[in-house]
Amino acid sequence: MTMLKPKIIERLNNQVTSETYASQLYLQMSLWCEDRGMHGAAAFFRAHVPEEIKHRDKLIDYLVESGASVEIQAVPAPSNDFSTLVEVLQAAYQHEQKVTHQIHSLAEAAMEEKDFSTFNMLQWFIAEQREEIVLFRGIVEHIELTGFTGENGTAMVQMNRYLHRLVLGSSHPELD
Ligand code: OFO
Repeated sequence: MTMLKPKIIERLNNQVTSETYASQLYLQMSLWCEDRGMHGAAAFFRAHVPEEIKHRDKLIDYLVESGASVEIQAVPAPSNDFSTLVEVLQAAYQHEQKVTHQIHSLAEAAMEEKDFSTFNMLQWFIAEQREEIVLFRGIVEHIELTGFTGENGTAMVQMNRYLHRLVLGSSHPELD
């Protein structure tokens, strides 16, 4: 018997699908980059896939621990229709903004239902989304700062290095 309200269970189940979609999206973005020889960018996106799986599993574990059912839903195919690396990176940033909105809306629903346990669990996601936004906004700002257009050449090589340094955990990838 679960203490969670059906509405909250449904929203959390939907978020499981959303996090799975994010893992598929970043895997597809990584493979898009591999196809074009952008190995630094590919490594960056590939490293982000387990992050999203972690988000998915955290929600699943919470539902299971709360005695609620998890119903795995169909996941839409991720978009692969990009012309440049700039478009891919901007799409990733937009996706993180969308997920942040979803998490905030979930927290709002939990608060409205006086579901303090779910609200408390979601604090981790709120902090995590803040980090995701800082990371992806930093990349988009770097594109703007450098005037990178996505064309092949020296700027592309530098962008690949920059993204690869992010995988290695550099907090100032533009300076290393
Ligand atoms: Fe990238 O944060 Fe989950 O979806």
